[in-house]
Amino acid sequence: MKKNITLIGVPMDLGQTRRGVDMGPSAIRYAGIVERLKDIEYNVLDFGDIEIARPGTIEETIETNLKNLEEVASASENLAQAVSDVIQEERFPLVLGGDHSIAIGSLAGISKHYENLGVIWYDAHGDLNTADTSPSGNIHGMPLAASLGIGHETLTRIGGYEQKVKPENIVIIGARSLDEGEKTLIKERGIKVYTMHEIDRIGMTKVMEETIEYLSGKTDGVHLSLDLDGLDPQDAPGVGTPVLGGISYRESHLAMEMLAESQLITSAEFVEVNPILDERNKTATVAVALMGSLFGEKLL
Ligand code: Z70
Ligand code: MN
Ligand code: MN
Ligand code: MN
Repeated sequence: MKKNITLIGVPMDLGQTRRGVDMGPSAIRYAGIVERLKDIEYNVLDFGDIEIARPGTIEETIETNLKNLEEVASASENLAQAVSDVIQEERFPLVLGGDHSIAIGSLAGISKHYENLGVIWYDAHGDLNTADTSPSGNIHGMPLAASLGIGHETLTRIGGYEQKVKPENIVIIGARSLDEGEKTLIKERGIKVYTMHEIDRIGMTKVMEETIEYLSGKTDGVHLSLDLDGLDPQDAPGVGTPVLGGISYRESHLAMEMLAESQLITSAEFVEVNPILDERNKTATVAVALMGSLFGEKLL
């Protein structure tokens, strides 16, 4: 893993309907991410935050059921450019959310630097909805579909090109709340998914061994997109859509430690931290601890 990291904050809350997740980047900085990474000898630069337009400030020209489409698309283009510049400078982009709609921009910026980008989607949800299958119209339920080139053109064409990731290069970990349209897509496209059932059945060690084995042969870079709601709400209460029966803090640490050991990860984002719904910044603190492990912090 590269020794130079650039943090990019994305104070986005327009991909869903609960306010407060725009404060995620601040909460993660407050929980000490910069110091934590400097302590393990990284050179850390903080790019600051991507500008997010307030809802209704961009003229609506597109007829759609997707909420805040123009504003999300505009932020995604800006984020894609920023992330791409960071990779160009041979630094590791670490993106702090913000709701998960920001992954559309992250992946648009990252993917053009790789022939065969892998993606680990650590999440209670599949985020594989489209305008047609979405129960909510919330774009944070769509970023993985959009990155596959499936869904509204405004989202699939961010960065000026389609399909940022191939279905066979994706691993979803922690799923336990999938909509019918998402289940169909997973089966049709052959996306690898470790639901909570498999995690309980074979254990996180095996899940990560298999994930690393599955991706290492066929990818030239792997992006980790970690939604804090992948964790159990007891360990990460500050998220907009908590789902019972999630991955524990300890299992998540193990997963991050195994990824560190594998040296597979070339970019990462931590999303859906909502300090308003949190308990004394616990979820941001968990996020920072997991980032420590991902970047090679050792217990001994
Ligand atoms: C649902 C939808 C979602 C995150 C909730 C929920 C999606 N499948 N994603 N929380 N992070 O509205 O599409
Ligand atoms: Mn709008
Ligand atoms: Mn998500
Ligand atoms: Mn989620």
